[in-house]
Amino acid sequence: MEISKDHPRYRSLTTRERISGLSQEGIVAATGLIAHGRGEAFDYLLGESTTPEGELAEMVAAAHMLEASNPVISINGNVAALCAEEMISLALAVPAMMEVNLFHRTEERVRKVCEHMESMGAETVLGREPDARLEGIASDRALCTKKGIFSADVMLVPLEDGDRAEALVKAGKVVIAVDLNPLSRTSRTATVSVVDEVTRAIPSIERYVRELREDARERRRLIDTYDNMENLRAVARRMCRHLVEELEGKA
Ligand code: PTJ
Repeated sequence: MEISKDHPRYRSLTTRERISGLSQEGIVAATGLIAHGRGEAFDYLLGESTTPEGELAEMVAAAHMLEASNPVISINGNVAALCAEEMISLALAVPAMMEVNLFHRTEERVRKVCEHMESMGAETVLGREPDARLEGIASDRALCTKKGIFSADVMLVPLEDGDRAEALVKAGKVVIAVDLNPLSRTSRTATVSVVDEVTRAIPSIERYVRELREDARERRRLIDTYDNMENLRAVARRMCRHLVEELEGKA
């Protein structure tokens, strides 16, 4: 479909076209389109921009990733479709491993998502040959690699489902979620919940990775003083305020 650049929602419409196309190729799950729509609705409530709470969580996320011994970024269909290049760039900057782990897992989809990441420039993408299982997950989603997710101490899990986020936290890992819904089980379970749109959040985390690389003291301060629940409450209050003020013409 041809979308005019003058359309006020050009970016949103072209993104929809892209993920819809990648869903036909089997990279994005059919329910990934539903998840995207839910994300868009929450992004409206945020004013479609990064909030101070999102920015703080992004800073803390960068600090954790730099402090980690084995940081791993989990890639699913939506993430591969929305921000493959940004993820590859972040993984190089930290540096961190990337592993494909899918909610709607089939061997074919794992292969397709890996190939998509590689076609966008990724050199190493784990996930095709799982050799370990995460405890606390009954489905095949538990399948992972020893080198990657299994031994990760810090995990970045964008657009995640609550079950695995819980299992990762129970396994003692620091879990960084990127989820526009502050009420989701993932957001409430994660160690750091970045309530921001993933294509804004990932470059911002990378910026803070670069800023904090030489500043171990600031990384420790951020990690030690951050209160995830308080940050989630603050972003939820901001969403409510924005909704009312927008309609009253004050936003
Ligand atoms: O590729 P698969 O098989 O691993 O499946 C991926 C999806 C996303 C379909 C799967 O993980 C899923 O069903 O996720 P949920 O439970 O729908 O949760 C996704 C969360 O991501 C929701 O809370 C959305 O609000 C949020 N979300 C959607 N789009 C974005 C987003 N958060 C940040 N940025 C977005 N662009």
